[in-house]
Amino acid sequence: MIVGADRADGARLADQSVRRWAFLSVGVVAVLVVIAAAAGLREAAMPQVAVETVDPRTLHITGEFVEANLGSAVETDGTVTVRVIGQQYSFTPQCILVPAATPITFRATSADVIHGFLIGETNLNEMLVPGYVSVFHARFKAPGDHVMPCHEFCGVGHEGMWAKVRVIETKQFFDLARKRRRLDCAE
Ligand SMILES: [Cu+2]
Repeated sequence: MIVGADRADGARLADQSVRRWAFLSVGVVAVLVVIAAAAGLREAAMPQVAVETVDPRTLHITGEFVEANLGSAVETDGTVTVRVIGQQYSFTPQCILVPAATPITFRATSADVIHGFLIGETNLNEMLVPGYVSVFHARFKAPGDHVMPCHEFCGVGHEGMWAKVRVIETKQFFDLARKRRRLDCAE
């Protein structure tokens, strides 16, 4: 049997409990708001360090992506840099030539819309965004051919947008590189 005093006690306890949960839920929301605000401010104060831009309208006329500069080149430190352009609906060079067991830096961009850069049987998967230089590093273990399809839908000719990466023996590559400043499979 519940008497009057017990009932009042129960109501008070229930009231306390509701208040406690209300404070707790408001507190959780407040903490999340503080975290989001701090993360936003930090992002605004510390922009990404390595964003490289390039003007897609003048790619072919000036700068590192002029046609004579595309393909693979040996750097003074013995690594290889590959410069590539994606455009509707092909890659230049159409067949990229690289040595096995050598650190390779890809520098790529798009001349028009967003394209995908994916090298089959590897974990290389990037986007080529007009206005930006995509930089990524690779090292191929063994000689062989890899397909390189565009994997971002870029227009009606997208499905025909393919290139190839040909990995050759290290010595064979560096022998060729002594003869030519820029290499692709056509050598
Ligand atoms: Cu494409």
